[in-house]
Amino acid sequence: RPVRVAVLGVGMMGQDHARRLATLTAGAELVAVSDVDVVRTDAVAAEFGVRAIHDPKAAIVDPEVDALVIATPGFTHEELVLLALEAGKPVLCEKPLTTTPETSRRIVEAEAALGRQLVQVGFMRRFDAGYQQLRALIASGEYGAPLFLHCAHRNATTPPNFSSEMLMLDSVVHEVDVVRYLTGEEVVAIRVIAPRSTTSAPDGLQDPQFVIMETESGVLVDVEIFVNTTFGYEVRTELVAEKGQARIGLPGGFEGGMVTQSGRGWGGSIPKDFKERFGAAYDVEFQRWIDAVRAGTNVDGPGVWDGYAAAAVCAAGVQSLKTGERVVIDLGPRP
Ligand code: ISE
Repeated sequence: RPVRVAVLGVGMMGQDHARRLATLTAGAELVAVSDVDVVRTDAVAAEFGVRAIHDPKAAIVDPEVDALVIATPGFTHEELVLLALEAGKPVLCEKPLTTTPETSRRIVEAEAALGRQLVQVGFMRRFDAGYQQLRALIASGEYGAPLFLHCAHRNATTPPNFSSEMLMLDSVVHEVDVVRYLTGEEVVAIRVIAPRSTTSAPDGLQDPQFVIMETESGVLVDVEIFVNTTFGYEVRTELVAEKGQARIGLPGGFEGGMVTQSGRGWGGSIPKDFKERFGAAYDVEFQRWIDAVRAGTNVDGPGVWDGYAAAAVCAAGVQSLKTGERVVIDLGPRP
């Protein structure tokens, strides 16, 4: 029988996931939605013809819910994920796992104590065809050792209340995971430089930022994070290795992209947001997660250690943003 899933948090991302589960993911049945916003919960529940459970904690222990998607704001994740672990239910938790290394560490330890994996973290870029190709290329050794990764991560605009720290915690957290995924190494140091801010950013927001990370073997990574470009969504990664280079995410090079030539010139389209740019990756992520839940393995992708490592690097990044110093990261022992 299908896996009965409740989606906790039905803002933009949660609604997208609810739709995915209700219409696309084979072997899944969307049975309930939950959100602190009662009106929104009822509206989304009515749209999909499922139960509205106003208290997310009640949804977690509900006997008619087998598995959970957590898409509430990051600061709520710790409590909800720990409750799901207590209830013994599989969880796909949107990134970030939590917003501090201490809280993510508690989840790592709670899952280790349980002795089985239940939590997958929603780093969807690992399911994007481009990143998978780049990882396979690095792993093949054909180009020799990686030396640099140059990354650009651009958004059109930011939601209200997006803070300078969130460029790190909410946006660069993806690059942290990508670096770990592509190189198979931990990030050991980070430095954040604050250049001139764009006049398109809300007052007081440090946007863009420039991030430099170092991995265990000394691969150097730079990230331009710029979240108020005003016009579109772009995520690019360029690998420079000893004997070759490769780029992913160029206009026309991603899912659905098209390059045109006509009397008006040469060009292509740029996705407007991450739902468009990574739509196919989310679809694959959800299908593989549901398949894993049905198989009883529960996780097929990044887990709690990946969530913790990313949280630790991002906390160091926030510290560096404040001090301007290079910050060294110590993850401590892995259970
Ligand atoms: C958002 O939360 C995401 O996860 C997007 O992928 C990222 O591009 C954006 O900057 C974040 O705010």
